[in-house]
Amino acid sequence: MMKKFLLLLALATFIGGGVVEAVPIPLRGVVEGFYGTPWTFEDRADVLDFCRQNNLNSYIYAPKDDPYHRDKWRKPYPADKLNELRQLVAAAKKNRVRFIFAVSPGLDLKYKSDEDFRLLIRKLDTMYNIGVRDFAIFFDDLKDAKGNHHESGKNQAEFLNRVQKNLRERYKDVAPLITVPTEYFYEDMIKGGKPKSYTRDFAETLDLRIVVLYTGRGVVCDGITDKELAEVNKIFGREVGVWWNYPVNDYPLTPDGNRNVKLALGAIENLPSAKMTAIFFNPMQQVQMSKIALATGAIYANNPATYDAEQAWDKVLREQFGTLAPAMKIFAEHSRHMENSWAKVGAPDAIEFATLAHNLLYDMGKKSFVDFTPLELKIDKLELTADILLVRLPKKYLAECKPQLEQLKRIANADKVALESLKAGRLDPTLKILREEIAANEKQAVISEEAARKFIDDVINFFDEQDKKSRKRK
Ligand code: 14T
Repeated sequence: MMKKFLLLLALATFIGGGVVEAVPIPLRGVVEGFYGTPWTFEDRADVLDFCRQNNLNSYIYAPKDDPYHRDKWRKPYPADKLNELRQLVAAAKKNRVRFIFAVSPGLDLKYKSDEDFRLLIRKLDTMYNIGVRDFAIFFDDLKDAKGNHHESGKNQAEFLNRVQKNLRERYKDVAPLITVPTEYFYEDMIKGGKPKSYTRDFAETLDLRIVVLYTGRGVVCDGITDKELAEVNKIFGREVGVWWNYPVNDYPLTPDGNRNVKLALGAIENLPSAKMTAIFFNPMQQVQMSKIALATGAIYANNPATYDAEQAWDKVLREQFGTLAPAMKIFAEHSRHMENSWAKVGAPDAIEFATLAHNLLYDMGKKSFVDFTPLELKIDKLELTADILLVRLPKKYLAECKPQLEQLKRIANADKVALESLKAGRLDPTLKILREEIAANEKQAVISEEAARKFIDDVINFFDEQDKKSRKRK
């Protein structure tokens, strides 16, 4: 009773003497839309519970590597898979979460073929028969290496209209279709300040009731402003929804293209505060670790106008980790920024650590007295954090983050040696050995590239520079 009251109180915001009701985004939830090993049945059932607990009302089933969703979309689900889906649809219903079933037929769909249309409808009908009432058809990531995709916006939109019409005629209880176009981020829609022909034709042709999702300026970008959203709404002549690519971590962070092994443990941030029709967060394969960002996303989606990322992040960590929250916060702080040549999202990792380390090295060259204590305390705490979490985190969490915690411990350890070297005015040769060990483990785990991990390189470079200078003087 009390809890309910407090929840209502939290949802209502006091502005200028009047109580202003929270305005939740009507469609809000999770899109299982990542590449790589799809979630298991248990993961999904768990997420459907999580959605109810966090007042998220939708889950989109769109795992890129479910063959029956994309590669072999024409093939019907085998009995065992269909049975699992049936159970999930029932679980969603019980949780009052919309189970949105998506197909991604774009790799080889013949848009004008009656046979392909029939096969697609057959797939949706099967899902209708097990209780699904919400459907999506996605056309993202169809471009070949040259960046050409071969279907016109008009043909795609006509196909979607035909599907929507067919469903509406036969079923009275099916929700409006949801789609993602092939040009699904702003920078890909525009050329010379105007929508490209694909986007223009798609937008012009598409039934106004069909919901369009887009990802922001880029595929993975650091925010969407009210103004940017308004601009895209104008292009599509409707209220566009957002497919938000955080905490998803299925794309490589390093130029070598190695599998990404960094966890995105930060808060959702920098999303519009103006009225919006839909938002779906694309998570990580690591389902428990995804819940940090997803729960902050739920707070955002339930009241965008009052959302405070830092505050939400704190609250969520406390709720999910209890006594381990302070340790989890430090771990998460070092693992929230995701960046490569085309992607950038999440607050910078461990800003305080990075600033202390940067200032310390700056002072080393200039001042006669340098205070090592603040950074020393940070490093000690970091090592303690890794130790505590490695011992105390429940198994289901450790199964998703043990390599990262072990790497964090190695880094904290090396940071200590680096700091001692600075104090002594002489590079401890073990630091290079520790760095090699860390580098060797970067195939398993990446963390704090611009903060704790960087300090090791910076200190080694500092002594290398000093060496060079002193050799020059001789
Ligand atoms: F549908 C879209 F909105 C979308 O984001 N599609 C994919 C998505 O499945 C994936 O999880 C996400 C993050 O990697 O980005 C899209 O996939 C890409 C896009 C790229 F430009 C994967 C790699 C890329 F280089």
